[in-house]
Amino acid sequence: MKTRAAVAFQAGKPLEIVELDLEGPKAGEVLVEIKATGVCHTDEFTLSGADPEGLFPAILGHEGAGIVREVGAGVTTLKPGDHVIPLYTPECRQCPSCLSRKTNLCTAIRATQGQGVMPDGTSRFSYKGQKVHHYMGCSTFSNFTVLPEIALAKVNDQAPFDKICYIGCGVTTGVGAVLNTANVETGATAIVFGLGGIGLNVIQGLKMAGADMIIGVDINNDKKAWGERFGMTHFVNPTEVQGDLVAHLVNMTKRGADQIGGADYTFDCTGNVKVMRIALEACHRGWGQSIIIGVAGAGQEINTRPFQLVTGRVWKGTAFGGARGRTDVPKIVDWYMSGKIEIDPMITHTMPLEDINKAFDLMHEGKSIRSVILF
Ligand code: NAD
Ligand code: AHE
Ligand code: ZN
Repeated sequence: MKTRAAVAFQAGKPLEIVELDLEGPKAGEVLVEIKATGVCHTDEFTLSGADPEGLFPAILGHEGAGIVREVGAGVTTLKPGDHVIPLYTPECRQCPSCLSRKTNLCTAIRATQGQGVMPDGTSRFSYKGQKVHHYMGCSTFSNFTVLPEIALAKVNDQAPFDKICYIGCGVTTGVGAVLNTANVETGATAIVFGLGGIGLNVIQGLKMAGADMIIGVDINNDKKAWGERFGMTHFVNPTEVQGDLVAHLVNMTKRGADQIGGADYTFDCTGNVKVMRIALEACHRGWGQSIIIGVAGAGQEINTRPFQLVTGRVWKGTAFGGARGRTDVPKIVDWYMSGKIEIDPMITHTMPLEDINKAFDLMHEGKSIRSVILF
C-alpha cells in the first residue's frame, strides 16, 4: 500500500513529506493507522545527527496513537479496530529482562530496532525502490506504519488520539521517572532541570507522589509559569544566579537540625552533561538520588568526583520512565480519562503533517511544550 510520511533523508535537513510504499504486516506484526503523533526532543536529537544510532533515510516519530487496520499471521492479542499506542520499549513478557522483573528494558527486538528494521531484518518502508529505515520501532511520522505485536499497547477506545499520543513517550517518561524509577515519597524535596515536555511531567509526577518542595530549573523564564501550573514551588534560572549553581540549590534546600542542604531527588530533563553533573551534586549527602532522563549526543560523557558517590549520592537513569508498556500504558490512559493526570494544557500546538517542520522550529525557539501532528 501507499502511505504519506515525513521522511528524514539527511541529518540536519528539514523533513520531506512524500508518498512511500509500505509492505503489509508479516507474521507477528500489525498494521496501524496513526491518527496523531507528538514531536519529542529525541526526534530532534536524531534528526540533528547527534544520535550514534541515527540512520538515514528514516521515518522518525515515536509518540503516536492510532487504530489497528490489519494483523499478520499469529497475532492473537490485537484485532482490526483496536486503539493502540506504539511502544519504543516493547514488552514481550518472555525475554530474560522482562522475566527478571528488575527492568522495563525488554530485549526481544532491541537489536533490530536499533538497526532501523523489523525483527526479521527487513524494512516495510521504501521510496522509489530504496529502503527507508524504521525509527525506534515506531515511525509515527507516517500515516500508516507496521509494528511487532509486542510493541503495541491496547488502550481505551474512548480516549482522544490527539492527547493520548503524548503517553507514548513524554507523559509516561516524566511521571514514570518519579513513580517507578525514583519511587519518590511524600514530603520529599526535588529539583527538576529542564521544564519542557518531559520536565513538566516529572513535576506532575512529583505532585502526585506528594513531594513538598519542587524546584524547577530552566534557562527560559517563560517556563516559570508552566512549572507553577503543574505544582512547582520554586523557580531558578541558572543564568541569573550569582556564583555557583550547586551551592545556590543546596542552600535553598537546607532543612533539619544539621542544616545540610541538597535534594532528595533530582531529575535531568535537558540532555546536557554539564547539567547532569550539577543535578547529581545538588543531591543530599547520604541518600540523594539523581535520575538522568535527558539523552546526550555521541561522544558526550558525564563527570563528577567519585567522592560524590562515596558520600551516598546515587546516579540512576530511566528509559520510558521505567514503564512496562503493554501493562502500564493502558493504565496511564485511564488515569488521563479519570482526571488523575493532565495532558491537554501541555499540548500547545497542533498541525497537519505538512507543517511538521514548524514543530521543530517551535521546539528550537522554546515556544512549545508539545506539538502534535494530526493525520
Ligand atoms: P524540550 O525541548 O521540550 O525541553 C527541554 C527544556 O530544557 C527546555 O525548557 C529548555 O529551555 C531546557 N534547558 C535547555 N538547556 C538547559 C540548561 N542548561 N539548564 C536548564 N534548562 C535547560 O525537550 P523534552 O521533550 O522535554 O526532552 C528533554 C530531554 O529528555 C531530551 O534530551 C530528550 O531526548 C530526553 N528524553 C528522554 C527519554 C527517556 O526515556 N530517557 C524520553 C523522552 C525524552
Ligand atoms: N540512540 C541513543 C539513545 C537514545 C535513548 O536513550 N533513547 C531512550 C528513549 S528517548 C525517548 O524520547 C531509550 O529508551 N533508551 C533505551 C534504549 O534501549 O534505547 C544513543 O545514544 O545511542
Ligand atoms: Zn520521546
